[in-house]
Amino acid sequence: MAPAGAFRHLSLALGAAVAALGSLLFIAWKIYFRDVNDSCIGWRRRWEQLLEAELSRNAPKGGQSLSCEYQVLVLGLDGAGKSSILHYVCSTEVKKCIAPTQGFNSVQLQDSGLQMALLEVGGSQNLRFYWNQYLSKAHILVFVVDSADGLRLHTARQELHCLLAEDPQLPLIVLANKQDKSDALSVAELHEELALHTLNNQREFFLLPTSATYAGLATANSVLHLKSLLIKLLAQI
Ligand SMILES: Nc1nc2c(ncn2[C@@H]2O[C@H](COP(=O)(O)OP(=O)(O)O)[C@@H](O)[C@H]2O)c(=O)[nH]1
Ligand SMILES: [Mg+2]
Repeated sequence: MAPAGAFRHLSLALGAAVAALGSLLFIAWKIYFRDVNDSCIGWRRRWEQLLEAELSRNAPKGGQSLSCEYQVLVLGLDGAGKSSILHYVCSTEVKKCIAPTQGFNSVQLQDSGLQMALLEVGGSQNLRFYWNQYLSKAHILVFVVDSADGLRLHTARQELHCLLAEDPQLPLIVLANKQDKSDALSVAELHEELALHTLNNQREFFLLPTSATYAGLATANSVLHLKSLLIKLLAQI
């Protein structure tokens, strides 16, 4: 039989080892979560800096007028077709592949004596947080919906109504995009699904069917309708 003193030493040594291991685990845990938090904060700061740079680029300097008279804010969930629409608004070049927007996309359009900047802010969840910061500068809000993305219609509706609550008068154009798809909801169905009947009558509101593929005439028609509507609305301001 081992003497009682040996057991006491053994249990003391075990206790010390457990305490040391516990401290090490605690320190490792703190370091790990500090790094995770720091990288989140760092990531958010980078976005904020990017947004600020974009905002200040668009802001009037020293009382001068903007190079672009009007600003059209183009929002909608990621993948809805915002960049595709902006591409075909400005170009007739056929593009089979449009890269996902990293943050922003801005195009300028001059038509019928009007100059406008169309600013797309990315629609992924982390960027939606910034959307309403752009509302105050916008003259028109264009909200693009993927008519064939039934699973995310509810999210699109929520995001749209959050934006509308911020500014009850901003003219609104909802684009029921991807109408070329066989499973696309019709304009009437989208009107219902997006609860557009609940909009107040203080704001001008339009719902247009669009298609922004390289496939054809539907895209050209969509773009023509959108352009002429933008011009009509901006000319009234
Ligand atoms: N079938 C079809 N695909 C579209 C249409 N508009 C956009 N797309 C496709 O949808 C994907 C996302 O488009 P994109 O313009 O990047 O969406 P964004 O994230 O809202 O800017 C791309 O693969 C586009 O080619 C459309 O009207 N019809
Ligand atoms: Mg895009």
